[in-house]
Amino acid sequence: MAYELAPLPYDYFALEPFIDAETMHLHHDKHHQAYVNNVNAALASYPDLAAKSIDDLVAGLADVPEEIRGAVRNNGGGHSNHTAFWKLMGPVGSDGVGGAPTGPIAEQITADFGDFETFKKTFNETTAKQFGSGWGWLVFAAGKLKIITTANQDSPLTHGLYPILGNDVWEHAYYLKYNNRRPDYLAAWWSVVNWHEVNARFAKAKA
Ligand code: MN3
Repeated sequence: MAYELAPLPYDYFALEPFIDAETMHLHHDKHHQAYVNNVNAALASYPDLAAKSIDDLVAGLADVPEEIRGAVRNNGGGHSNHTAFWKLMGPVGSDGVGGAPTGPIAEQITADFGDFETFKKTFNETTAKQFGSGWGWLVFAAGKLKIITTANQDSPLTHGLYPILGNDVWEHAYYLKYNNRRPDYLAAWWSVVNWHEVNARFAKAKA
């Protein structure tokens, strides 16, 4: 069964003014669709691998045959990362979106970073420094939250880490609206973070 691109869980304009509808159309309909098409093409002769969930495929990258490993790393990673990314955001002004974190993740952020502002600052500074294309992530390892970055479409899952929160800092995610001002995009992005989804992923990371 080939992978499929799910529709966005909200309208293309739902994240405005922080992320514009044109960026969302290009990002979801073109970029994410291309990752889906390309990972399906790479797995065309590997039905056993294609039967895995996309997250299981990426977590088991080391077991993928070498001739398609690069394609799976980039495009399977792209599919897994973006599938999480759309759900980690939500319509501006809706319950649990933007503002301060709630629930268990709020307590863990306070425990590990002191307060939300310090956490945000550390996440933004770390992610701003990712050279070229990549992602900033929040993961939970050895009982503590940790901020990491990955290059390209590399997934924390490949390193045994379940991503709780992630932001895409490929230029395709922000260039139309923010041009080269990645730090401005990073600062604005917190207004669309869906803390319900972050808490759901935090629970899974701890399980
Ligand atoms: Mn992207």
